Order: sequence, then C-alpha cells, then structure tokens
Amino acid sequence: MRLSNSALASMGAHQNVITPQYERQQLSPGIVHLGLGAFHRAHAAVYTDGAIARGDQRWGIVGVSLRQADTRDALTPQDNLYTVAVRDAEGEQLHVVGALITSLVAPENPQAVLAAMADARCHIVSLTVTEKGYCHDPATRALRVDHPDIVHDLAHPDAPRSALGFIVRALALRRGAGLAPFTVLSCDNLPSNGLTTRGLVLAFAAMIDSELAGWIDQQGAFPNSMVDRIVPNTTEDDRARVAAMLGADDAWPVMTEPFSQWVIEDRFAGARPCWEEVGATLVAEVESYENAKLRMLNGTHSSLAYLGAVIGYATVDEAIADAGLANFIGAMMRDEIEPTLSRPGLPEYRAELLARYRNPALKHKLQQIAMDGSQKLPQRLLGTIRDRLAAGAPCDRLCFAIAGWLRYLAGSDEAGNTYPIADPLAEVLHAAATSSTDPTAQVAALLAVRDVFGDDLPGNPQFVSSLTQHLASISKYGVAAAISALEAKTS
Ligand code: CS2
Repeated sequence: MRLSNSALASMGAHQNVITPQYERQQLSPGIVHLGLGAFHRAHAAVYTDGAIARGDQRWGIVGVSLRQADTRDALTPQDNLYTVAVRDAEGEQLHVVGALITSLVAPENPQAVLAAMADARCHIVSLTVTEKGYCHDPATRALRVDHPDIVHDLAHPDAPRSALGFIVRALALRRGAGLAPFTVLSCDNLPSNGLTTRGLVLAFAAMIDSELAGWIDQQGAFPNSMVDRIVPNTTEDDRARVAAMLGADDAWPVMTEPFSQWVIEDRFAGARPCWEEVGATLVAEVESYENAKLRMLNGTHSSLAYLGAVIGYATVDEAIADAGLANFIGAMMRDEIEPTLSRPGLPEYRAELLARYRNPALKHKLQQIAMDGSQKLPQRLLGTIRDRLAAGAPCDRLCFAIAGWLRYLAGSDEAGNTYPIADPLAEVLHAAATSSTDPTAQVAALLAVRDVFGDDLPGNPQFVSSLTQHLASISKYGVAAAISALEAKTS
C-alpha cells in the first residue's frame, strides 16, 4: 500500500507514528517554497505542519523544485504526504507531514509557479536553494550578472529559471495586481541570509525595472533566519525501514535527528504562521545566532568532511569517533572559533554539537557535506580566519582545515580510493590540487580562485605560509599524523 490520504485513514493509530490530525482539503496555499529538498521537508515544513495542526489553515505549502522532477514524481502519487523519520541511538519516531499541498517542477511550467507566487492567498515565499542557488559571488555576495541563469532571466523575465528571477517576476505581477509583496524568507546557510537575498533581489530587479526595485525596497520584507537540523540523504535501506514501520510505502521519506532549531527575524510584510507556538524563536536580531551556527556547526562539519574523507571515513559519526579528529575539532571551536563570536553559552553549544555528530543512527555521509566547498567555505571558515588574522590571534587549525580541503580536492583518499568532486568550480579546484606536487604551487593555484578567497587573503603572508606548511605536512605524513604534530605544537 502506498502512503496517501486514504491509506492514512485506514492505518489507525501506531505507536511512534504521528499523522496529520487536520482536514488537509481545507488548507489554502499560503506559502510557496522554492527548493523542495529533504532539508525543507524535515525542517520548516514540520514547523508549518505544527502551526496548521493548531488550527490555522492558511498555511498549506506549494513546493517547487527548480530543476528536477524526482521529488514531485515521488510525492504527487502519495497526495504530497511524506514521512519525517527522527533517529538517534534511542530509536526512531515517524511523523507524516500533511502541510505540503502541491509539488511543482519549475522548468516544466514556470507560469504555474508564478501564478502560485502571485496568488493573493500567498504571503510567504521561502527558499532552500543551497548556497549556489543564489547566483552570487560567495566572496563578495554580489549578483553574478554573468551567471547563465541570470543572463537567461534578464533576457526572459516572464519565464524565469532562477530563484531570483521567479521572485522578481512574481513581485512585479503582484505590484501590477495591486497586491502587497510576499515576505521572502531565505532558509539557507548564508550569512545574513535575508539581507543577502534582499541585496540580490534588488540588484536583479533594478536591471529590469527601477520602479519595481523601489517598490520592493520600500514594501518588501526579507527576514534573516538561522536554520539548523542535520538531514542526511535518504537511502534505499531508509525507505524499506520506514515502509515497515509505517505499514505503507513512502517513495521519499526524509531522515533527521531529534534536534531542530529555527530562529527567525520577526519582520514580515504580511501574515505568517505562529511558528513560535511550535518551537521556532522569533526575535529582533538573528545575525549573532546565524554567525555562531555557520562558524561552529557548519565550519567544523566541513572540516570533518574533508579531513575525515581524506583519512577514509564515510560518515560523520565514524570521523568523530577518531579521537585525534574529535580533539582537533573541539579545540578548533574552543580556541579559534568561539573567541570570534558574541553569543552566550558557547561551551555548552560546543558540547551539544559534538554529541549531535556522534548520533550513530544518522549515517550522515561526509561526501554530502563536502560538496560545493567553494560556495560554503567563505562563510564557514574564511570569515573566522579573517577575524583571527585581524586580531593577531592564531588560526592554525582553521588553516589546517583549508589545507585539508585542498588535499581533498585531489579526488582520492589516503588509501587511493577515488571520489568525484561535486562543486560548481570543480575543474579549477581539482586542477589546483593536482597540477603540481609542490605545496607552494598548489596553494598559489588555489588562492587564485578569487571568488572564494577574495583579494585580501591571497596577499596575507601569515595565511599563505600557514596553509602551505599544513598542506606540506598532510601530504608528507597523512592527515592523522599531521594533526598529532600540530596539536603537539599548539598545546
Ligand atoms: C552541512 C549542513 O551539508 C552540509 O554542508 O554542513 O547541511 C548541516 O547539516 C546543516 O546546516 C545543519 O543544520
């Protein structure tokens, strides 16, 4: 039996399975979500499902995939129902989410997406399109006017491809119809994600219609938000296990951990769900949370991913079980990242992160985290390095992690197993790691990628020499021994 509205009705109550206790047919399309990946389905959609369950039917979600049809193909036959499987060492809880009411595939029918966004009942357009979906330069956060999707959307604003193109066109339609703008809610791991999105939307709009840009500037709202939940990719084993527990087949359940956090700046252009009643935190200022999360969690996640994958580990829990790596990551947070942050409770936060990494049930693949390093490392590690350098403070572990990335980009681990490099800049990055065996030349080739490193870091002698030394040490002794040597020196 396939998961569906009628299957739910016949399933009855199961222990460890929560199902929607509201009339799904009554939901109106209040949110359009761009980027219908596993992260959204395991994070924001769960909060929205909770807000609906408390009686507010305005917040059905229209989910949009900007590229592939696979999510829509999986979810439409099951009435857009899907399961969130929450897992840790203690066991597993299933939560069938009912908030998603439609799944669209933008390239198949961009007009349907625009119509949903321009609908008077839509108040919020949220996004999880990953870092590269913003079509910006990660070092400067400026719009890349040479990005193929942006070039296309500027030439064809009424049939867009990019998230920015859809947002600007839909806002133009709303303005034309005398409607208020929707709130644009970025839920990606970018610094000041709302402010960054606002800058990009305004830059794009100004290239099409300066009056429209003025209207968005005056009336639009782009709250910042900090999102946090670890969501590994779903495997075939996960599908089989969920089907057995649920008593129905779900073509695309999503896997996650018990922890979930969403901190949202309370600045909306119109109505919003009462997410604060179901665990989200609505505040006046988000950036200090966001920065702490990007630097502490995502910064160490990426470090573990590159160093762990080069050693030959497959998952986060395997890598953090290596005492050398665990000590290194803990010391990196304590000595090099926390001093750059202003949030209280950092030692507790650090301990909580290490415990989350140890979750044995998630099997979170290091290669999943390793992808798109060029888009991630500026906000995860390089900003912290800049702050440390400016303060004249040591940042050896952070530089060691960048050296680990460069070693990872060679495309094979220390046992010689090869893996593909998934990154929009894969070619130039792989070339930097392989065109020479001399660490000085490798570092110079990597630092030439100004989209990642900006114009300042490549000219910083301390940064360049630290990176070169650590790469030389990793190449000569291997990651584990190079970490031991570094720790012996710094302690
Ligand atoms: C991870 C994040 O894949 C990655 O790059 O670092 O997706 C991470 O799991 C989430 O940000 C946790 O909130």
